[in-house]
Amino acid sequence: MGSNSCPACLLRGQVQCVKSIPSFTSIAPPSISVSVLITSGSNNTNLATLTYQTGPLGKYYQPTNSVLINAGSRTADLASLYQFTATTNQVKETNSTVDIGLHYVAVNAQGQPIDTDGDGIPDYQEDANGNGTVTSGETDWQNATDLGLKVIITKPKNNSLIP
Ligand SMILES: [Ca+2]
Ligand SMILES: [Ca+2]
Ligand SMILES: [Ca+2]
Repeated sequence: MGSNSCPACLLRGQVQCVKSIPSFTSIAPPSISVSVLITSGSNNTNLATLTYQTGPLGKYYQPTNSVLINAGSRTADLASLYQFTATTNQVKETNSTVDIGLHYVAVNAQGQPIDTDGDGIPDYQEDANGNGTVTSGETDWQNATDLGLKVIITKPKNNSLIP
């Protein structure tokens, strides 16, 4: 047997020579198709696409025609999002059905948080719990004369000596 005629073989457990490598049948990896459709729950939403828009405070605002607008399970005031928005038009959620997704503080044309009563304190700070109404510890975001509850000490007078 010449050196060119040695076939692929095993002799007594030892590899004598290998002239050719047996071909293996290639095995294709299993194809996996994942499709998750949420069919239960009246407020679950399946998205074919998700488009974001860049706005004054970030790049995850949603188009006003997004299927996630007004798609939540409760109203925005109950979600503490009365003073916030999910869209670049800066329309506050107020008492609408809450939008699903990231919310930003609603801002004015100058990109500043909206201050409806012009007292220098933004609405979202005056309405700290985000429900749209004046609740304990808050000032009225719609009334500049509401300074909130303050404790004023009248006696002893300022700088008086206390015996
Ligand atoms: Ca809404
Ligand atoms: Ca204010
Ligand atoms: Ca409030």
